[in-house]
Amino acid sequence: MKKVTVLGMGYIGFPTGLLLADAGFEVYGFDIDKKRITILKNGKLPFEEHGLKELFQKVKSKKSFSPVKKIEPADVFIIAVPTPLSKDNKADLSYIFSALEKIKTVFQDGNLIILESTVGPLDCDKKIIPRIAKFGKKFHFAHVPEKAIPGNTLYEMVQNDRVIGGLTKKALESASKVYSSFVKGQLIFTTPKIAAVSKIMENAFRDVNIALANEFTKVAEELGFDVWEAIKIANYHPRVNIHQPGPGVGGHCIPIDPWFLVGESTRTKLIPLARSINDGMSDYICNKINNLIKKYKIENAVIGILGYAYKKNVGDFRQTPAENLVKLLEDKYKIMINDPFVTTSSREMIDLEKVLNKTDVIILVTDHDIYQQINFSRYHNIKLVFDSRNLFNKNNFKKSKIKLYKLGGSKCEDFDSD
Ligand code: SAJ
Repeated sequence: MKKVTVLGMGYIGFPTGLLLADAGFEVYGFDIDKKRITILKNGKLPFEEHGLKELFQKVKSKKSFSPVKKIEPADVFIIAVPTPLSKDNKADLSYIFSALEKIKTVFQDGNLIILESTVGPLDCDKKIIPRIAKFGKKFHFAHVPEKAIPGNTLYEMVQNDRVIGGLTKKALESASKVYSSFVKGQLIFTTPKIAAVSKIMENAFRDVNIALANEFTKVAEELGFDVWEAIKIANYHPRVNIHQPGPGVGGHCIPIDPWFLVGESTRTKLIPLARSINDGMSDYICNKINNLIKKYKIENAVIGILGYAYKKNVGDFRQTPAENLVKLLEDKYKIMINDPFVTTSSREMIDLEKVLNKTDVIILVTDHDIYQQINFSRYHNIKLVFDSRNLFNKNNFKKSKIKLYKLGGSKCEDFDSD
């Protein structure tokens, strides 16, 4: 096993290909998006990640990674393509199927196919493996769900434990040779079905726990206590780890993968409820903003949104809660958005100083570290700051007349006399 072709040069496939190329494999990176391959051939990165540029340089000098517009025969094919949510709450497998069609044209007896894309619990057994069997060749198959967090992808790809769901003992052995070349965490062996389900469970766990934190937030506002302080104190308990409330849940996994269980099982109750609680946070915040603007009689309010990415310190805005909130607010208010990390959105990103100078109300959506430095007392135009992530404190407001409202706080804070 020397040659690996990775299908899908996105957030997962590209870094995985580079790590394998660095570990001694001869790697070919294929994508149906020819523009992306041209970018890679020109030595440019399609997106930023810690250490990605350096690793790309390194494998270029080793000549072990080649971006290709035509599928390359290999010993191992790794599929890392998107699996969007279909209308019936299942994983849309069409990108996987078209990747398999490409693989079929060069597939040889004994080749290994590894699926990294997230799929539903029954998809490997019922839909994907039967398609590969129809190639009419001897094949090996493993499902190794992607496990990497945007912003820290390379680190997690190397350090995290990896679950290998092999169809046969031979598939487990071969796939473990691939991953042990760069993974420092444990390799955990199981079936494709358990590999798929465990990945969905991880994301459902996060979603349900974030929903609980968001529910506590609404209770806090109703009963008049500070949810952030209450959570901090509850988390001193050795077996309690309440998550952080916020404007909702974004990203390419947590808001989507839990649905793959809902779509295949008739027994889920908590998972869809958690989804609706988290999705409902933008509505909840929008109502709060409307009420605060009315209460403080802010006429013709212009709203500044700080943060458009789905989480702190990254430029990734897939499924970002900021978009839902902006959509709800933009009918009524003029909106100006700042996010220094976001470069490719169709929404216009405006310079931070300009947003702070031209708006009446600020909503902090994403808690990028740089926002912590803002000294709001310099901007006399701002009347209200709504902090949905508990980022700001009185140091950001020294002697200013601005009201600070924290999501999950019991009241507006004033800093006139500080
Ligand atoms: N969030 C909260 N409160 C919290 C934690 C997160 O509101 O307490 C929000 C974030 O702001 C963000 C969203 O949830 O909008 C998700 O962010 P995240 O950092 O928790 O996760 P992702 O989507 O970037 O990556 C997840 C991770 N999965 C788990 O934690 C189970 C990552 O480890 C996976 O590799 C990735 O999904 C994936 O590929 O599944």
